[in-house]
Amino acid sequence: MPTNFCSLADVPNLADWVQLAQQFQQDPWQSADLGRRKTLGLFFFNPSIRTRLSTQRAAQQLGLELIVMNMGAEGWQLETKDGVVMDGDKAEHIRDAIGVMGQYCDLIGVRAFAGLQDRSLDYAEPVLEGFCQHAGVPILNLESATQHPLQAFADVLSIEAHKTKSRPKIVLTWAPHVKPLPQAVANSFLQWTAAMNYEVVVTHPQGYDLAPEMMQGVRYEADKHAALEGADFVYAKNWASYTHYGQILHADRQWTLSAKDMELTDQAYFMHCLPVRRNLVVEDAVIDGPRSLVQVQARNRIFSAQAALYQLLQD
Ligand code: SN0
Repeated sequence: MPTNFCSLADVPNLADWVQLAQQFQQDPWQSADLGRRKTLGLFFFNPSIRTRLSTQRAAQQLGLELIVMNMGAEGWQLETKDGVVMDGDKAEHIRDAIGVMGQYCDLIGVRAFAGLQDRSLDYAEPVLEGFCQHAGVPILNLESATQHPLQAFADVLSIEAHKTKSRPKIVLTWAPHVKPLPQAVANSFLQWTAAMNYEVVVTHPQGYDLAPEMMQGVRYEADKHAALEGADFVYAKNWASYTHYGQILHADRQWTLSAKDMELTDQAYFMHCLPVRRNLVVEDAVIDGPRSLVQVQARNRIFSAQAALYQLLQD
């Protein structure tokens, strides 16, 4: 089995990976020949701006060739269930397609969001796991049903560059949204920041508890204002309910992150992965303010992808 980058579990030494990414921040072209005559395929089952562009840029800085395909708009409709009679509108089974992609690429990146209908199905990561099993080449997770490790890695790099305390207080605060969104960003953010040994606090309304395995080293605080007190970094993010799987239980605008909320913090930096619904998730005054890190985070997506690709190319 090739080595993959699917979650934090694929990172044997986080401090080393952070250091590697920081080296690419300093000198992006230092390994510009590493990927020579190798091809990275990026396959998107969902929309993307940052992931697609930053991973392409990272690949270029490693000398990789690229194949990029938007599966939803350009490919055949793929069947993902095994053992079915394919007499519907799906033209090709995903197993067959993955085998083909694996022959055309030396590395594969894949994005496949949660369906948010069936929790055990989503948390078994059928599409990502299918690629890991059938592609025969290393797999890079570009946001799967339950994880977005390249985002969390970039978030850690952003915190490392701005922290003034050895153990900063990081608060993940749930925010309202009009659409049910996956837990992937929140899951990865908690796992990676806890692994960095930051003080990590999550606050959300009732019914939004995340999977217990994401909460290791993380404190839950029901009171949003108490959670924000003394925070150094505040990450706002919506996710749909995990316990009432995929449901929207609240649209309470009290959970919109406001400039007034930020006054409770220790002049915290504001973070969000983007895309963000302004004035629903966060007020303009916060995201446009001097402590907003959203563009820094987006820039660091290049270096998290570059470090992950670098490691996959070692094998
Ligand atoms: C995705 C999510 O997992 O929350 C991707 C974040 C990187 N976000 C969305 O799908 C937002 C869609 C919207 O309509 O606001």
